[in-house]
Amino acid sequence: MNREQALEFLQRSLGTGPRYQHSVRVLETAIILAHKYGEDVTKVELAAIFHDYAKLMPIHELKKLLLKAKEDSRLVEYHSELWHGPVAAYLAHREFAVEDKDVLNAIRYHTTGRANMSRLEKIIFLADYIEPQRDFPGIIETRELAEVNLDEAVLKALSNTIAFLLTKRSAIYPDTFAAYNDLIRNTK
Ligand code: DGI
Ligand code: FE
Ligand code: FE
Ligand code: FE
Repeated sequence: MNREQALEFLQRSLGTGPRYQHSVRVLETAIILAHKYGEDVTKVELAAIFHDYAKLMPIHELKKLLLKAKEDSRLVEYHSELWHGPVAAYLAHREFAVEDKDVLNAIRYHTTGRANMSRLEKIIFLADYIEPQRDFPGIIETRELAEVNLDEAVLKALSNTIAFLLTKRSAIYPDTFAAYNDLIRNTK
């Protein structure tokens, strides 16, 4: 599947509205990061295009697919916002025959992160966070770090997200802490 075909499939799921436009910006941002940090551009493109493939599915549909995918059973106890990545990875594999494990993991973990993220996983996670239309507290510093140090930028995005979830009294999924702890220990 080439980039144009993948975008075509994405449009069938998301239409051409704001969520599709976000995905195109993530794609463009991720390609820039791929060149900067020496990642395979074809893999980056595929993961970026499909990362939010399931974002607009109704919650009952996401839940059904999550169970079908035999996903981590803890996920259903957390916010439904965390389901669209795992479901997108499942559909990318099952419906679109994406077989590359690294690509599927980048889609799978793009919201939460996890310990021992690959370079590809970090690039998708970060591109999703810093694409040009994002406006979070601390985004400028995260974008500056993305220019110079992939791990530091991912760490900053994770810290910002954890701080944001704390202010909302939200539950925080363990993989997000695992990603944070892993990078805190290994970036010095
Ligand atoms: O799908 P997008 O909107 O492009 O972005 P995303 O997939 O990164 O979703 C991020 C949202 O998920 C963000 O508003 C915070 C929320 N969220 C809820 N619980 C958690 C969480 N994010 C992380 N990292 N960990 C959580 O436990
Ligand atoms: Fe997402
Ligand atoms: Fe297979
Ligand atoms: Fe996204």
